[in-house]
Amino acid sequence: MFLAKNLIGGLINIVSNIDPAQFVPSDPPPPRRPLNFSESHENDEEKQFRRVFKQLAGDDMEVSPTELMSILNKIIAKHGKLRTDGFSIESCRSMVAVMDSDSTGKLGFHEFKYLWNNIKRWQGVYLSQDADGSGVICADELPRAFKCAGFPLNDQLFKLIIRRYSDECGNMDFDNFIGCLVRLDAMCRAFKTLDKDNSGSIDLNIKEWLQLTMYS
Ligand SMILES: [Ca+2]
Ligand SMILES: [Ca+2]
Ligand SMILES: [Ca+2]
Repeated sequence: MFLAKNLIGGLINIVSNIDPAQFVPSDPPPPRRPLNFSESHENDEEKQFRRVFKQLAGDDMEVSPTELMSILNKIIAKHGKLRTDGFSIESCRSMVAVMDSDSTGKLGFHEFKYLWNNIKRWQGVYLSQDADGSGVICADELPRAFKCAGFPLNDQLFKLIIRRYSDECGNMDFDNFIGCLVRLDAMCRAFKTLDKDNSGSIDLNIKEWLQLTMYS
């Protein structure tokens, strides 16, 4: 307790002494594939996905938060079994931010493909784990659903997640489910990248911490 108080106190001191001018964004992380990666090396599935992507992304060949929102809302409109009030622009801005590994502000082909495949997979989890067919993932169904999605968390984290992403009755609808998992997945990957020696803990300075948390 004492330690935690000291840590938080220390952090507040650091934050209040920040000179905003010192915050210059660091270099973007390297793209997962070389930029000149030849399209001719792609298999049929990738070629087909690229054709769809070109239509969705428009002339700039990148998916903006607004474009993402329109794509996702068109898709969920076709699924009667999913309860949702639609993806908000704020949730789409957040998803783009956590997925934007080359810092362009939009999703390029590989960033979008990764997100798309996850959403497809998690949609299957959502439908299969909605045990009572209510169209939402209630608090009882949540731990199993997240475990199925690859995130076996502890009770404390589930409580936090429900508080943040579910409604007053503890029900999580589809857009919140996806928004939460996209963030959880991205934060786990960010941690793994920063935990270079695989020790299970990371050491961040205030600048790195803010870069991670403010663009998310
Ligand atoms: Ca675009
Ligand atoms: Ca990007
Ligand atoms: Ca349910």
